[in-house]
Amino acid sequence: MSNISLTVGDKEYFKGVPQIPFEGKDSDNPLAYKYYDEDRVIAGKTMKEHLRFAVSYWHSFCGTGGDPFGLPTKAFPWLANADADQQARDKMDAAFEFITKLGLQFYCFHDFDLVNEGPTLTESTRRLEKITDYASEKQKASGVQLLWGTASLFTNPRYMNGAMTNPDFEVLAYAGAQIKNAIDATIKLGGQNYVFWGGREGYMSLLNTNMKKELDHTARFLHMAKDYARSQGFTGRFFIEPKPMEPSKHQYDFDAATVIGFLRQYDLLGDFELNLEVNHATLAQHTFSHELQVAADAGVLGSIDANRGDYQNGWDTDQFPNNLLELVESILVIIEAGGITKGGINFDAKTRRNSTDLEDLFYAHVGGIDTFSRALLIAHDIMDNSKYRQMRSDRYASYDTKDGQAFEKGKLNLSQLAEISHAIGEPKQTSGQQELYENLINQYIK
Ligand code: XLS
Ligand code: NI
Ligand code: NI
Repeated sequence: MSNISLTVGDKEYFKGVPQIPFEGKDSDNPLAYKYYDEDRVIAGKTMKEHLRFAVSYWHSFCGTGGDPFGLPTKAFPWLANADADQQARDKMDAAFEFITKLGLQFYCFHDFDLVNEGPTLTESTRRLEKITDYASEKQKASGVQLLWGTASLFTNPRYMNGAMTNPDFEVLAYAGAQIKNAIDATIKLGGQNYVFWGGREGYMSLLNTNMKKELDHTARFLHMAKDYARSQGFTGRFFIEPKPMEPSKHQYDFDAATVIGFLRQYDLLGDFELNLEVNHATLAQHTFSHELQVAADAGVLGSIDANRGDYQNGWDTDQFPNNLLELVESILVIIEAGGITKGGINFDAKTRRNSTDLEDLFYAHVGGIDTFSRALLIAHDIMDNSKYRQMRSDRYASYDTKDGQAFEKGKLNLSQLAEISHAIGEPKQTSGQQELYENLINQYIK
C-alpha cells in the first residue's frame, strides 16, 4: 500500500482525477498504471524503491507554455492570485495534490519555482522562508519527500554572463547568497540531495572568455557550497548535471566524461556525483546508456532527469519519456551498476505547448512512469533469464585465464606480450555479433 496520503488544499485543482490506481496491462483506463505496481518486488526491492520517482516543480506547476515565438498557452489556476505569498501557497497546494494523486514519493525544485523571485534579495529570502514552512507541513501531511533542491542561476538577467563563472565578482557573490538560501531550504525540508546545473556556466564566444579562470572559480565556489552544507549538517549527495549547450553555445559541464575530469582535477570526487538527463545525452551526441555507463564506471552515477529529446532536431525538447527500447538499454546499465540508490528518477519533462488540459499533466506522468516501470521489468527479465550477461562475459573470457589474466594483473611487460604473439601467430577472427544482441533485447520486449 502507498505510504503517500492524498493531500488536497482548500481548493481541489484536479477535480475528477482520483488517486491513480494500478490496474495492470489489460486496463484501458488512461488514468491508471498498467505497469507501475509500487509494492511489487523485483530482485529483492519494490518497484517504488527501484525507481524513486520525483515530480519536477518547474515544468509541472510553473511552465505555462511560452516559447521564443509565442506567449504562454496554459492558464494554470494556481498562478492566478497576484499576491506573491498566496500564489506560492496555491501552487504548493496544487503540487501536493498532483504528487499525492500520482502516489509518488518525491519532488524537486529550484528556489524560484517555489516562489517568484522578489525585488530584493531580502524579500526573496523572506518569501522562501515562508513557503518552506508551508512545505514542511505539506510534506508531513502527505509523506512526500524532497529528492533534491537547486537554485536557478540562469533565469535572472544578472546571470547573463554566468553565475559561478561570471567575470564580475559582485554577480558571483549574489549567486553565493542564492545558493546559500537554496541549501538552507533543502536542509530544512530534509532534502536528500542538492543539484547544480550550470545553465549559463560556459561561453557564447571564447574571444571574451578566460576559460581557466572561470573553471577555477567554479571549483572554488563548489567547494564553498559543499563546505557550507556540510557545516550545516547536510549528509546528502551533491549532483552536477551535464549538458553540452543551450542556453550557452558551450557549457563547461558538457557531458559525463567532461564533468568527471573536472571533479577529479579539482578534488571534488567523493561528495559530487552526476545527475544525468536523457535529452542532454542526445544533445551531446551520446546515447543515454553511454552517459550512464561512463558515470557508473567512475562510481558517480547519482540520479536521473527523465525525459526524451526529438531525434529530428537539436533542442532540449524535454518530452516525457516513452521510448521503451532506449530505457531498457539504460536500465540494463543501471542494474549492473547496482541501481539508483541515493538519487531517483525526476521527470524533468514538460507537456507540449498545445497540451493545455490539466489532465494532460497526469497522462504525461502516468505514461512516463509506466514506460520506466515496463523497462525495469524487461531489463530484469533479460538479466535473469537470457544469455545476455553470459554472452558479454564470454566475449572477454580470454582475460580470465593464463596470459590474458597475467596481462590484466599487470604481470606482463611489452616484450613478453610480443613473445606471446609471435608464438600464437595470427589471432582467429571473432564476431562481435551485434545483431544477435539486438535481437535478444527485442525478444524480451513483451
Ligand atoms: C535544463 C536542466 C534543468 C535542471 C535543473 O536543461 O535540465 O532543468 O535539471 O536546473
Ligand atoms: Ni534537468
Ligand atoms: Ni534539460
